[in-house]
Parts: sequence; C-alpha cells; structure tokens
Amino acid sequence: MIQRPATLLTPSILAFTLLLAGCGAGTDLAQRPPPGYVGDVAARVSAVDWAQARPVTVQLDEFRFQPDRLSFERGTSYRLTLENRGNVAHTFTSEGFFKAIAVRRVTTAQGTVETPALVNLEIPAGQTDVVEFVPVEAGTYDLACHEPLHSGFGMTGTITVR
Ligand SMILES: [Cu+2]
Repeated sequence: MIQRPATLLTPSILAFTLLLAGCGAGTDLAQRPPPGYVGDVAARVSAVDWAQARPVTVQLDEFRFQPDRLSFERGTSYRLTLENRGNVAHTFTSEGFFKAIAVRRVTTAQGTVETPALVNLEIPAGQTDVVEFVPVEAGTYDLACHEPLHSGFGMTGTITVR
C-alpha cells in the first residue's frame, strides 16, 4: 500500500494559507464561484485545449501595469503571467473581469492551487503569479492595484473581453 505524504496540502488548506500569507489586500481565491461569477467552471475549463493556451505577460511596478490595456477573446485558453518587478507588493484586481472568467488554476510562489474563481490577487515584490483562465463574458472592465494610494498614483488599467 502506498501512503500519501503527510505534508501534501489539499487545495483548500493551500488557499487558506495564501490568504493568511498575504498582507494588505491579500490574495483571495474562492473554492467555489461566489454569487455573480460565471458557473460551470469545470466544464468550461475542460472544454478548451490548455496545450494551446495563449501566453500574456503583465509587469507590475511603482506605479503601473505594463501593458495597462489588455484584451482577451471568449472561449480561448490563456496563461496570464503577472510579474511584480517593483519593490513593494501590488495587486491585480478587477472584480468585473474576475466575475467574467472561468479559472483553471493559479500558481504562486507557494504552489499551484486549483481554484474556480479569483477574488483578489496580491503579488509580493519580486514574485510572479500565473493565472490560467478562459474568458466567458464579454465586456470592458476596470483594472486597479488595491494597495493604498497606488491607483491614485496611476496604477490602473482596462481589460476588454470580446
Ligand atoms: Cu500597486
């Protein structure tokens, strides 16, 4: 009989750990889509080819997203890399966009979490998060960093789903 290693973290424990590890706005991953989010996430995620996922990279620093205008197509798999090249934590926060996508998984410095929905993403200084997702609902959504004052310094953007 093969035993699973005792240190194996379940996704729920890992998500909880991520939530605790963040400071400020913190990273918050939902275990099931909250109200207002797209449903049928598992079916939507399994309906696309992840070997063909389109890579998109956004760099974050003080105080901007580069690029700050992002465009995605519905029904296409994406691998979004968020590189914090700054000296402080930044968040990638877009409630409207998060509600409009089906998430496959999120990879942070702490590991990979299978999660259907994003509530908030905080990327510590010098770290990189990767989000794999499928856009579902078309629309134009505001992007902002929710660290104190950052959006006022211009750390905002726009995400369009076509
Ligand atoms: Cu910021």
